[in-house]
Amino acid sequence: MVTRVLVPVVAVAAALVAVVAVMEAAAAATYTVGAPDGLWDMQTDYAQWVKTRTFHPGDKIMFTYSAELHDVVEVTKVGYDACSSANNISAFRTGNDVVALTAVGTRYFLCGLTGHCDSGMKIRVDVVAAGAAPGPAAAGSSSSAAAAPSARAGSYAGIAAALLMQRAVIARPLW
Ligand SMILES: [Cu+2]
Repeated sequence: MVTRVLVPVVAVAAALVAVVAVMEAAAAATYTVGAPDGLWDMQTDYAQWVKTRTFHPGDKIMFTYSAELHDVVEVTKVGYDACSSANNISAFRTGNDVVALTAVGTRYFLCGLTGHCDSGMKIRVDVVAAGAAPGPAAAGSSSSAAAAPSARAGSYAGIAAALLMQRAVIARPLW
């Protein structure tokens, strides 16, 4: 009797968690660098552009540009600060380059053409944990990033418990 009731409840709770997980995956975004006011070019202020956005693992950034005029080089912080692509991590030059932001951390990109990085064609992207507050403060605070997922896990448990109680009430007359 107990198992007959428990199986559907567990199944429903598992399905609910799966649905929430899918919804969160769907929230992953692709950002076209510089858009909508610019693109990957010599005019856009990328420090300003990143300031109004928050990047999470699973998001992607897309560099859109003319392959004859620019390229994209992922570099270390040292390369970024010096505008040097000498020890690059990777390089792209299709004009439509999608870069996956797979993990929490900071990524650095610049245009490798002579003089372009020095003219401001460089971007620093801070990837922060989902649920962390946006902005530079979040990057420095590991405690707020760690607290958010557990709070969310708690709300899942609350929903599941509420569902369980509801099912128990509905199930009783069926016995
Ligand atoms: Cu360039």
